[in-house]
Amino acid sequence: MKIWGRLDSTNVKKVLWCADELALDYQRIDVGGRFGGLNEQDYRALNPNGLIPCLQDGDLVLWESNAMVRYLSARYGEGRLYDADPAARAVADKWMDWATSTLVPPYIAWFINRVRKAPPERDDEAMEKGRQTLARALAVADQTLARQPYLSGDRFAMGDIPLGCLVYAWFELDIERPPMPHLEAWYGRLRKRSAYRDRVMIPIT
Ligand SMILES: N[C@@H](CCC(=O)N[C@@H](CS)C(=O)NCC(=O)O)C(=O)O
Repeated sequence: MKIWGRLDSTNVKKVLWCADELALDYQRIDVGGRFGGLNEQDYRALNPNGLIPCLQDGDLVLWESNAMVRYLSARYGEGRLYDADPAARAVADKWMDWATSTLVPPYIAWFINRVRKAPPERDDEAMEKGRQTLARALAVADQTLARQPYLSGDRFAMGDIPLGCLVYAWFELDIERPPMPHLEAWYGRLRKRSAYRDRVMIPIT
């Protein structure tokens, strides 16, 4: 198995964390960001979007990080990260899609300005609007986590992976955060997982 993507990409982290939860053997190849390579013909043949991550497992080549998390979980983690019951699985799917469609746009507006830009280059208004929108959206997860220990349900599963990657910067950077005790307790549970610490909790750059 091969996984392409630099370690500090949130979308790559999802796949590496998932693969490590399942103790899979894979080769990781640095591309994207300072490593470049995304416009190379060979890479575009694998992922015509020119984005990371990309995964190859036998004859299967996949792009889209959530699809990779679903694939790895279904193929190697049924009963652990992937629930055979369609209703239980739909709950995990819901949070994965929600993280991408609802959280990622404000997250990018906030994160890019807060982390990737030097203060004089920041769009402070977009950064603050992103932070506020993110806080409102995260409150939805906080409410759910008041009733269950994991987004996926009673146990940790694939539905926890995308949001788990996104909340790391939210909790670790010095920013204003409205209190969300249930989300914070869930984040504490994730931090007990060695694969989470190894793959997600790396210096924020
Ligand atoms: N929806 C895609 C988004 C992929 C994406 O936007 N990847 C970013 C990194 S997180 C990327 O390739 N950026 C260019 C780069 O790193 O050079 C997915 O989830 O895989």
